[in-house]
Formats: sequence, C-alpha cells, structure tokens
Amino acid sequence: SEDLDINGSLKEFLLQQQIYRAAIKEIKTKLEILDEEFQARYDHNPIHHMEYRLKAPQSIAEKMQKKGLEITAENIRKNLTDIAGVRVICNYLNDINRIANLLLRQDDITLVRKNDYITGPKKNGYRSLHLIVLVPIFLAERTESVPVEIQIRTIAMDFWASLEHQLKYKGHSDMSEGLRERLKYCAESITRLDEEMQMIYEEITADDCEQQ
Ligand code: 0O2
Repeated sequence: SEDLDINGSLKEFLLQQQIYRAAIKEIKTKLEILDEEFQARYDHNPIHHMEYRLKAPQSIAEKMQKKGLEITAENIRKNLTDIAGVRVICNYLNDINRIANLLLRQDDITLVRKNDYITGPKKNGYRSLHLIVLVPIFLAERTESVPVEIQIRTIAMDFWASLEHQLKYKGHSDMSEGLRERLKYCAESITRLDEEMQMIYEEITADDCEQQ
C-alpha cells in the first residue's frame, strides 16, 4: 500500500542520512588526529575549530530543482556532493594547504574536485579552499563511498564569508554596485591581514628556534 511505500522511503532516507553523518564523523576524526599530531610534534594547532552540517531536506530539494532533476534517492546520491559538509577554520594561511595535503595523502580518501578560491578568489572576493572527497563507510553488508564537501579557510576568511552570507539574505533586493565594491575591498584587506599574520608567526617561531 502507499502507506508502506512512504514508510519504506522514510526508512531509506533516514538510513542515507545516517551514512552521511558517518562520513562527517570519519573526516572529523581524521582532521582531529592530524591537528593533535601537529600539537604534539610542533606545538602548533593548524585547526582553530571545525563546523559540520547535513544539508537540510528543503535545501536538497531546491538544489535538485535548480539542476532540473527529479527528486529521487538515487538522483540525490549521484548528483549532490555537498550533503555532508565539514568546514575547517585554520589559524594561519599556510595551515590550509598543509591540512588539505595531509588529508588527501591518506589511502582511503579520493579527491573528486578541488576548487581553490584562494589562489583564484570569486568575483565578489570570496576565498576558501573547497574539496569534494569520497570516504568509504563500512556498513554491515556493503561499503559505500560517500562524498563530503570540505571548506578550508582562515579565521579571517570565515569572518568575511559569514557576514557576507548574512548580508546577502538581509538585502531584499540585489546589492548595489557600491556595496559590492566595499565588500570586495573588505575581502582584500583581510587577504593582507592573513599574509601579515603569517609573516609575524614565522618571525616569532624563527626566534624560538634560535633561542633553543
Ligand atoms: P550552504 O548553505 O552553505 O550549503 P554548487 O555547490 O554546485 O552550488 P559550486 O560552484 O560547485 O556550486 O560550489 P562552490 O562554489 O565550490 O561551493 C558552494 C558553497 O561554498 C556554498 O554552499 C557556500 O557555503 C560556499 N560559498 C561559495 N561561494 C560563496 C560566497 O560567495 N559567499 C559565501 N559566503 N559562501 C560561499 P551553498 O550550497 O551555497 O550553501
């Protein structure tokens, strides 16, 4: 009956959600292990903090519609690679590639796509390193390769992206050219801050080495 079918779909949906949550856990643990090793080895934490999210059903539906695809479990699985999302906020600029490379070197991680909006920022000034990776999830009866979107950025980049995201939704109409220019100017100032903080960090830690 239709009732049973709804129960069946719901069950399938919940199982799938659980698999995406498992993928987030795997990535989270891998990154924590790398961060802790850096702390122990070099007395430095590359990661400031992490955030995680499962894409909400409403956003999944909107994205499928935008792509002009029928909303079926299979279509979602094949076409959306950002259902599981991990955001890694790093302390310094150099920590970003360091973390990305150490993660991508791991045998069970497959890189699907890399968008480097740091060497090539978006037109509005947005900067971050985006990776889509596949991570294997070992289930009772099979192993599933699950996509996870990882956004890696500095505290400063995160500050800009969070406020810009809020402002986009606050504005009821399109943002004026003037406002867009000013936001972009903020993004450029933040780039300079990140570079300067990196240099200060390097000079201070170089002094440490000389004193030892
Ligand atoms: P949410 O709510 O964060 O999930 P696609 O993902 O297919 O739509 P694309 O170009 O392949 O598009 O993805 P992209 O641009 O690599 O990454 C999309 C995600 O990056 C967004 O998720 C945002 O989280 C973030 N992002 C990208 N551009 C900007 C930007 O200009 N400003 C801010 N604040 N964030 C950005 P979603 O799906 O839009 O939403």
